[in-house]
Amino acid sequence: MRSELYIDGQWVKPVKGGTCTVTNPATEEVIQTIGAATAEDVDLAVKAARRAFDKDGWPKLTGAQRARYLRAIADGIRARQAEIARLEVLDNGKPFPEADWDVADAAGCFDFYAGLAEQLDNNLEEKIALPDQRFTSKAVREPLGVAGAIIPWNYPLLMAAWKVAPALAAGCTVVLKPAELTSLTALELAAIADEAGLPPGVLNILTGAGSVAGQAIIDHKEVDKLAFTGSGPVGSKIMAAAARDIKRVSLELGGKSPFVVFEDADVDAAVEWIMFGIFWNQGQVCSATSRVLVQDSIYERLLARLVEETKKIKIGNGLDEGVLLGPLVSKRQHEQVVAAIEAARQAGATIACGGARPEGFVKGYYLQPTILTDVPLDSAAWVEEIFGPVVCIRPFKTEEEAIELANDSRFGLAAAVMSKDDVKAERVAAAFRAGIVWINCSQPTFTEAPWGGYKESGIGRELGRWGLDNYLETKQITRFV
Ligand code: TAP
Repeated sequence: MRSELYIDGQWVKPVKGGTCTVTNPATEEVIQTIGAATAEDVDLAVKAARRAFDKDGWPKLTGAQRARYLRAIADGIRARQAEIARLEVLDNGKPFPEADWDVADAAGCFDFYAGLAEQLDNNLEEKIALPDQRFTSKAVREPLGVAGAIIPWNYPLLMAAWKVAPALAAGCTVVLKPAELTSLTALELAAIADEAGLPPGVLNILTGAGSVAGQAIIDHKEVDKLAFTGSGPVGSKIMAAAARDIKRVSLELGGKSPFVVFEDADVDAAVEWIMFGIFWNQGQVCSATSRVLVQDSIYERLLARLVEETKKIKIGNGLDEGVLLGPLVSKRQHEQVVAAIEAARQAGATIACGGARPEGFVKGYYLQPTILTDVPLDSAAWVEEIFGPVVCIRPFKTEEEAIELANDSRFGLAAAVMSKDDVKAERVAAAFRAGIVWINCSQPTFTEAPWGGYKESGIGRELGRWGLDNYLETKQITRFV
């Protein structure tokens, strides 16, 4: 397990010597002490990233040359997949098969952007047709500089990959701060990049508190772009900092995503996708479909099946065989989710199942998967992101009502619809005001497809070719002939 900061190709202790502890959420035991970076460390990292960008030639390499580093990182992740997945479980609490999938996906993300980096060599220039024949013009795409990336604790390694892979592919250099709660696999990523021979300063990874190290990154004048995934309030701070310095910014924030199930849907399949949509990763998923709307003729039948299946979910330490639901990430997150359930109950909601710590669990931040019915539309449980294994479910009568309820949110990250009628499903998909729409499923995520939100769920798109655009500038070069 690594513990130091990775700055300019070196493992170093924080300038001020600060540390923070890492706790296993399944046991509440401290498993590691890591560096707590301050503004001084951030400055060193940004200066290294600046030098790597401005002087050492990282952006001048061809895309194909950069791709070789990205593929070496992908191979390095895969070579240690099980070990890194285990570390992710110890740090975050998620079940091992989920962590294993995340790690494989992170490697796939580096491979995918290696492919785009190679293609970039033939796509950097575009001729522009001008009405005045005395001039010729072209648009040239160039890497935009030093990217400051700040990521959350729900997908520690995968979120690092979503930021680092496109940035490096585009020719940017990076200063990344993982969440204080879950920094261990980001440090392993630094070690893998180091082993892959990535030049010093191209990737810098600093652990520490958001309010200190994170704030120093967003405030640093020599950072050109901020890429953030996390909560709305911090996203807002980041946007304010970007506004002050006119930094480029991409934000992936929270959601309260709807899942509309029509009466012609297969009830068993719907129950399976609803559970996947809200209980995967303990519901700590920005795109979790946490508001389920079910057509009234099948509502009672579906609810009964959902409760029955939810009660069967095996809760436990993510390293134990067959566990489907691990602990929440931290004591604070556990307390917040429990408080949200209690507030829902006081607002008039019914707890159809769950709502409490599972029996027999003395240690660990465990919570039963929870289904809430009769949730008032103006209550926090219906309106606010809970970020835990808590789903609100309610009936609807008509397609129009379902669409209205689905879109009645200040968020617009994801939405799902289930129906055997393809025309209806496509119609509803088109009506959703959300950046990610699933038909007859919920949550499948592909590196190739754009990811991001409408409304308060964010700005910009990650993944796919859109993810690369986040790290490129466009320059016009016009010649008088
Ligand atoms: P945030 O506070 O938003 O944390 C996300 C990242 O931002 C972390 O790396 C955090 O560092 C950093 N950060 C915090 N304050 C900062 C600042 N002033 N300047 C720069 N960076 C800063 O999220 P959280 O506390 O982990 O979770 C709170 C709630 O946010 C959750 O309950 C959930 O509703 C939501 N959330 C959403 C997402 C997604 S994917 N949309 C992910 C996580 C959480 P530290 O970890 O060191 O504080």
